[in-house]
Amino acid sequence: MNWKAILAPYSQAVEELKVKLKGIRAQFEHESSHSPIEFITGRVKPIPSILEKAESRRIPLDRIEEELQDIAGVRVVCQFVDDIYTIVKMIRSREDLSIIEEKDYVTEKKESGYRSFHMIIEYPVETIHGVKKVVAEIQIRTLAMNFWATNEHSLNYKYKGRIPSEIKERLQRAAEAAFKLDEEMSSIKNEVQEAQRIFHRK
Ligand code: 0O2
Repeated sequence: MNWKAILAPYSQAVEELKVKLKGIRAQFEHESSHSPIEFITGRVKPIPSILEKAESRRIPLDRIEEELQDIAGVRVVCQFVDDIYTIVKMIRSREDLSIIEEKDYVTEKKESGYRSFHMIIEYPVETIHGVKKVVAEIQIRTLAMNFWATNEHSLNYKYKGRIPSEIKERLQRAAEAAFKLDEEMSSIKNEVQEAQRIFHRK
């Protein structure tokens, strides 16, 4: 398989989506209002991870592009839980992409304790052979949710998906603590934002 050629449009989609989302952040900053976006990251799933996921889900090689929805992935990290839904609404209203599916793991956390809002989108990329519609996953989460997910992801990697039950329990408790932190921060959101506006003016 010519992976370089297959993955090129995915890489293009990730770069373009990052630019566009960074544009939203810059616009908020110009208007010196609170930006719902703290930072943005993106990646194309590495080939070994694509093959591993395909194998574990028994997806044949020629079906990978149809079946794997997160080959292209962009992550939007926010300060507050409310900000997640501001971004979701903004993405829903865009005319340069279409939404295939939404998964709200913010209100309905996963069994692991994972929280995040996922939007599976179709994004048109202009190639020299014409337009290719690329499927991408946008993950939107708070800083606290991101902290938890990053650590859990590392542990999953370390234990090859079989995290010992004692650590799993600790992770569940950490997920609850992260959720409480988000709740507490939301309750003093106005105070925090006022402080940040003053800081921004200086
Ligand atoms: P990587 O290394 O981040 O690429 P589903 O069949 O819907 O349960 P699916 O189709 O994989 O699962 O979609 P889902 O649930 O939207 O998950 C896609 C990605 O979300 C994952 O990609 C992770 O990035 C993230 N994710 C989902 N669940 C968890 C979790 O419990 N913990 C952490 N840390 N991340 C999670 P990959 O391919 O698993 O990993």
